[in-house]
Amino acid sequence: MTDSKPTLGVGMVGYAFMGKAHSQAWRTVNSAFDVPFTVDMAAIVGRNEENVKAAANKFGWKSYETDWHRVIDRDDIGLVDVCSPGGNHAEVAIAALQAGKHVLCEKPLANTVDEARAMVEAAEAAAQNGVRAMVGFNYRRVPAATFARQLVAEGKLGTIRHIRAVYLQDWITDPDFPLVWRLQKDQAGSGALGDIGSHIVDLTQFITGQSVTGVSALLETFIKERPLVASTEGLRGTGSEEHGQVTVDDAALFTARLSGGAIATYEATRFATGRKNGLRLEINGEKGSLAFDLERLNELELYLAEEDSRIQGFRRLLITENEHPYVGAWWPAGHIIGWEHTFTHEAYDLLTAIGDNTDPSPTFAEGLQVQLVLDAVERSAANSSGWVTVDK
Ligand code: SOE
Repeated sequence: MTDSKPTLGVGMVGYAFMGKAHSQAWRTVNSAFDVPFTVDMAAIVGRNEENVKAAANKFGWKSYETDWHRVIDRDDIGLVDVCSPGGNHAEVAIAALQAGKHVLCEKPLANTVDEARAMVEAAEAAAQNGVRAMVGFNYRRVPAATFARQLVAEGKLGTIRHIRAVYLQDWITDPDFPLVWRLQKDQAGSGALGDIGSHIVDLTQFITGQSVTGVSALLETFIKERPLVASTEGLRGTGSEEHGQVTVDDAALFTARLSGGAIATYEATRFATGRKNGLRLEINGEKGSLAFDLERLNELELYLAEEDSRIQGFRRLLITENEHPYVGAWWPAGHIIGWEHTFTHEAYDLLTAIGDNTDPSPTFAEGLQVQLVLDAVERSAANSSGWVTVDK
């Protein structure tokens, strides 16, 4: 069947865990959503030829490259999806934007504030020519999270007082777990702080419409040395005999003030034994509260203070109605969706923004703002938890 939509060739840099998740999104976005382009999964990039070739076949890419510069040079590629470790986000994204290619960049935007500022500059220059850039904070695209934002914006909770956010994982509790790239500062920027703390900073700011203005923080690295990597697959890995230094935090804890007067606590750790991917939030306002747990992502808990006290309590809303954000594209009411759908929603929002010639959210400027919060957390922790105002 012929399709009158223009084709948009995608080149994706990286083929590991996030590469797999993003591949799934590019494969499904056209069948689930009405987007202004037909996605062509043109090329996947990785340095190891044998592995990237296998990934191309497995994930449905038409070709593979072993040098990311090739996707910048290729005319059949109009969008570059950066799924590689943070250490080369800035270089790849800036080159792509300067070559007139739209960019989707995994979170956190960069490893440093300086890199993030350079990326914002490149994105703003490219936007003059209709070229768009977005950061991959995928949890905004959980239907329950988008719906929570709508409820807050409608005033259902009134003035927001408290935000409590945790992101709990346990995949590196074993001291023999190897020194993968996520545990190396030059590749990841920071540890639990940037990898998963950035998600809860972005998500709470997105839901409440407030931004973090200052923090007092603690960072800890429990295991300071680990075996060097022998092999990895997804988040798993095996170690060798040799050891190296862990150069990032294992856990981050901070209190914060937000622009609308709310106060918050944030905790991000990979040492919460038994917690696999526990992103949980509770937001308390003068008129009600919301609670969300990623491990039950089709649900949202809502408490409304104005309700009859005899039947009051947290209600468990099932966010699977056609009227809920994104959900109508998938299955009939009550037919739940999963973690991977958030990446399809991300692709949908980006393609829609490109088609409408508008900025997709989160923009690189929003990614920089999260980076500034991470930077403030690191400065506060280095200064015995002293209060640090987030830079502009
Ligand atoms: C590992 O901690 C990780 O894969 C993060 O990098 C992702 O952003 C998060 O969604 C799941 O956990």
